[in-house]
Amino acid sequence: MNFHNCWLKKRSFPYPSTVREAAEAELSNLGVPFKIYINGNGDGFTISKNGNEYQISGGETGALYAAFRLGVLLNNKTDFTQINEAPSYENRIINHWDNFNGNIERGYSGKSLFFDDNEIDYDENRMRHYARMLASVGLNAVAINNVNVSLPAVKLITGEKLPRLAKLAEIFKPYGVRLILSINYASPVMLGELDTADPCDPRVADWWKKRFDIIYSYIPNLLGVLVKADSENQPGPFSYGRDHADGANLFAKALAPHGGYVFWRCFVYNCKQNWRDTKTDRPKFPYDNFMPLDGRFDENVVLQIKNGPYDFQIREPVSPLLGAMKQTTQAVEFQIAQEYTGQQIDLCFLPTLWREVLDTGFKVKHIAAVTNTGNDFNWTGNYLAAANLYGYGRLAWDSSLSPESIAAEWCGLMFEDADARAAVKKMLLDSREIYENYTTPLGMGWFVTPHTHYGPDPLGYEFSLWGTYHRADREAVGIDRSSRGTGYTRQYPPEVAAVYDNIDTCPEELLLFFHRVAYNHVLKNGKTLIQYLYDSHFKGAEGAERLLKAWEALEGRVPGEIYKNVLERLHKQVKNAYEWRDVFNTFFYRLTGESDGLGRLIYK
Ligand code: GCV
Repeated sequence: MNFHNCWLKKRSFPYPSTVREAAEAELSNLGVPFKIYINGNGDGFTISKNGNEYQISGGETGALYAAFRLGVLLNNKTDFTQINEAPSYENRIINHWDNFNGNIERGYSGKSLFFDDNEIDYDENRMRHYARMLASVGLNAVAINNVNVSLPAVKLITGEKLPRLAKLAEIFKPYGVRLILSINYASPVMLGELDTADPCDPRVADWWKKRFDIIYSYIPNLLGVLVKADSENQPGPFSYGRDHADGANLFAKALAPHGGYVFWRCFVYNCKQNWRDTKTDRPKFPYDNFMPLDGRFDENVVLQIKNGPYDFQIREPVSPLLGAMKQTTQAVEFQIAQEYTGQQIDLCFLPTLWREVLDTGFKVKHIAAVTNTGNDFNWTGNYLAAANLYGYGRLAWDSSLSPESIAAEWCGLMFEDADARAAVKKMLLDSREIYENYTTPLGMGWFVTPHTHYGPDPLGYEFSLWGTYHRADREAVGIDRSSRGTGYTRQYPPEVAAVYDNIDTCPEELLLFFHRVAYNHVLKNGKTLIQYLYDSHFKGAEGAERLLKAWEALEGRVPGEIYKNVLERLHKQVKNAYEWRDVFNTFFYRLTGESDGLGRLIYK
């Protein structure tokens, strides 16, 4: 199949057989004189310019990353004499939520790159390009299957499937990319080999030890496994009266002889909540479940924690668990796939959001994100959604980068025309705020259509089991999560909790996450809450129209295929923004009876 290569210029292979060969091939491809000095094994590198010659030093993977970096610097005509770089995170991971039948959970860019019809089925040539593309932004690990692992995907770790996985690992290897497998916690039971998955039963420990011996005999450089346990109906240690340290350490011990990690997800909450119960508060679960276990996890356990305490909403506070467990290794988990942020139809440049999360200053060793790639010819469905994958890779490499510099760099690689570069950069940088404005501003969250998570449905999740409520009534909206309310704020250090606790000091963009606020409450700009909500939705819809206009002005300045692809989606985005504006405003008008202060149309 022919495909477009996002930001990366295609090159023809002889496919490299080692990382060093890959680095040399990439450097030769740039058409400039170079020398490579390999020292050590690290991912960091130095590029020095000596006359016309570029001297690269670093470990083998470092040289590879240097080659790609130099490509960007040359493309963007950046002047430099020496550049030293080292990654911010040891493992820079993407997670595919690909099912064995070829569908992708929360996938918006076609079918799986790895599976079809309940078989491992990949296009080897495309996999080579994928490995190269990931390495070009410094990504070094890929979990290829969904964290929800059911039969027959449970069989992925059996001798029947491992040879094909081993081949994939070999394809990824020259680009420094390592495989991770998502596994079902209760595999020994699911595969019919044991009648228990109790982490404290020696038979279970023995089963996993032998299983990993087999897996590593096929894939010696497997980075490890990813486990979603006791979460959204997946099995876990709770079924056996054990806790998550018992569960994670079971895998850690079996992986340790092979140098593997267990990435253990902290997305653990009660998904059978009763909406009548206003005391139970879903965002409290990850911290409540894991914080007391600090100090009990083996060294090769990595707790993988979503960036917010809820679930990838357009705005949430940073998870209080991140950085709080001083004796536990952690990874932050982002979502590049735009499940709640426009599904790769609406433009929403996520590095803006991730920047804010990273700016809160927590320290973790690894970083992971749910990817937005599939087998669409351009990998991400919407061409502009590739900026999110690129941006994730760049932030995973250098967590200090600004959204502005990432957007500029990506536009520089994607477009020749200077006006197009500037215009798309602006579109990207404006897009998160626009999306937030016409969907759920002020940290309100959860107003989406159940299951699909695209488009508004005010009461869709309001009376559900999922713990996802805004609790709007005639007087007020939002949840009091202060220490006087559900007590969620107590999970932060006292000085942070104090800021969130007080409605006057709570950052306004998170107001409805932390507080239950009356519609006549006056905000910092002097407007009442209800007026702010109306304004935000009119403004957001206008913003979506502006994005469309900005793109229309680029006809003839960007390649026709890209123009058409994005145009189609921007038209849909405008429609979606109108729907959100009208449904949202009408819902609150009907509740409150408050008209818009500016007399704009709100349907009755
Ligand atoms: C893979 C959300 C999504 C689910 C996803 C889950 C998770 O709830 O809607 O599709 O499941 O997060 O992160 O495990």
